[in-house]
Amino acid sequence: FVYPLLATLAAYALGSLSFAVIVSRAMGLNDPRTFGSKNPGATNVLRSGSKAAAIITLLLDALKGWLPVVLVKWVGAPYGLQEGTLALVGLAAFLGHLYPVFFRFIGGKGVATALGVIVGINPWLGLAVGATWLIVAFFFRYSSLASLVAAVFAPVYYVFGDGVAWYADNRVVLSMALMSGLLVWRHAENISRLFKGTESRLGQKKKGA
Ligand code: NKO
Repeated sequence: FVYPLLATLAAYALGSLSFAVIVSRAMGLNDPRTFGSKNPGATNVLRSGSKAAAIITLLLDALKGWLPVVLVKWVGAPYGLQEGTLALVGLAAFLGHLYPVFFRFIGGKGVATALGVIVGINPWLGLAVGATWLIVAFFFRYSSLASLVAAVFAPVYYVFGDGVAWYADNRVVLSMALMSGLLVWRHAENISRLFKGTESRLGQKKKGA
């Protein structure tokens, strides 16, 4: 009982590291919470003009989702940590990103962190979800739309891929469905902009953004 709780708290704290803010500060860029979509995420860091900063943000935000999951997988067994803890720490890291304890609970939308969690659960699943994001982003040029489509497909892929396998776990399905639902909900403003046709496209330079 104690180890899963500690692992969950540690994952939440790690998830709370808002790398969009940390990386931007370290690289002398404007705070992503002050321009563009005001979202502390890789996409909005890209709007500062620095591709490198956006990529580093994406990698670190994904890493903080991936790490707790693989730690539970690789070194958790002797401490009695299993599938249920894995589902829990993934969700905790994701929630840390959405509601960071170190940043007055004002966080991001969870896309990169959810991807990290999913890669930790199953790299092939991560590949499928990542490819889905890339395909939608390539054809439609909206980061948010790509994230939304990938989020909807992630639990579906899991259920029809891993879900039918012997190691399928309902708690992992639940955790993924919750992440997917929260991710969509955090994109409410993006969704209304997409319908209005005012959502900013990838690679489009906007003045002042
Ligand atoms: O600033 O509101 P914005 O336009 O920035 O940003 C919208 C955007 C926010 O997300 C990000 C992170 C970008 C990451 C890009 C690669 C992600 C690969 C696909 C992962 C999808 C995982 C969904 C799983 C849900 C369970 O959306």
